[in-house]
Amino acid sequence: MTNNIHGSIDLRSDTITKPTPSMREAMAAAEVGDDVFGEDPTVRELEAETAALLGKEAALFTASGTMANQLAIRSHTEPGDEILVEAYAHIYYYEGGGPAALSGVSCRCLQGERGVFSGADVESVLRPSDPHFPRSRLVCIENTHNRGGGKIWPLERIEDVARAARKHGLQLHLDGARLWNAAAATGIAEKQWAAPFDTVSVCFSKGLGAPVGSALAGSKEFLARAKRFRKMFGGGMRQAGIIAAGALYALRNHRARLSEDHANAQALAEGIARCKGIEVSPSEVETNMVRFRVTEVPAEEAVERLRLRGVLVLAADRLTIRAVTNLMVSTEDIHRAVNAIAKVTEG
Ligand code: TLP
Repeated sequence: MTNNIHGSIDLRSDTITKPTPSMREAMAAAEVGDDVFGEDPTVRELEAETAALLGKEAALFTASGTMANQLAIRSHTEPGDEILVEAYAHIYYYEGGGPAALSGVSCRCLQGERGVFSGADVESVLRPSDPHFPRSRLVCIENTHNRGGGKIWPLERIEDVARAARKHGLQLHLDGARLWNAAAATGIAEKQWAAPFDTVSVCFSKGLGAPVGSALAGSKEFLARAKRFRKMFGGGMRQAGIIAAGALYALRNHRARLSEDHANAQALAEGIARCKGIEVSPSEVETNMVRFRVTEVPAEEAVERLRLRGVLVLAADRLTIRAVTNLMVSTEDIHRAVNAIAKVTEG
């Protein structure tokens, strides 16, 4: 399927997908009720299926991944606490300063390698219990890691971080916006990825292709607290079953197909690795993201040149471009994108 934006191939993100005709049918047919009263059967069904997939007691439907993450932080902490996050984690880098603004916590940043850090890194920054210091409270991990180029955390690394966190009484939250990709790429079930964490956020509106929605999973007790904050943050939705039905359809039907996006990302990386003036490491492509550089052309300029050639991508920084495969991009589109990128140094 060639993508929207005037026939361009849209690789800016996996958030750009539009609902498929069958998904729209499911949404149109959804049974609904007032979810603030807990009466929307479709939202309840989505929450129950999500919780079961993640092996948690319960899940809470949220408007966005950002809301799910920020609710987790607010519910795990008290103002004045400190959370440990990787320096390029979405929670710290892309959520508008949410931890400070919404929870009154400070972020202690760990330097990861493509987003991945260790238990020793956690222990190296921990504060002694002393009134001078903020109380370290929560460790956050992002899997797959967005700015790490869709990097999958090794499971044993997660377990190592979890051991360190537990030893020091810290809570653990997983930003699993793209946990589905990690599961599809490795064959390790979502439940197993989620097991070391107290809470997990997941998104239905990225690779899975739903138009809206995310969820926060954890214990019933924790989610009762998070539900209060969801209302406080303005995230109590009424007949949300309409959008939950899209998410439920995506959850049931689009998880397995993520491997097509991964194959397309690999093909893209291998295709452009052969092009003059492009720097890319196909071996670093583990899921649906490709990060590359156009040597001697600033990323913004290369993005504009590609736009004129019908390929939409984003500049991740001054030199690096990010392309994300998604359900609206076919293998044929990928070949066309490679041809366009091959010519980008020509202007
Ligand atoms: N990521 C978006 C942008 O915000 C950068 C993208 O295009 O990749 N966690 C992770 C790891 C994410 O990548 C994102 C969105 C979120 C959370 C937030 O989800 P939303 O956009 O639903 O708030």
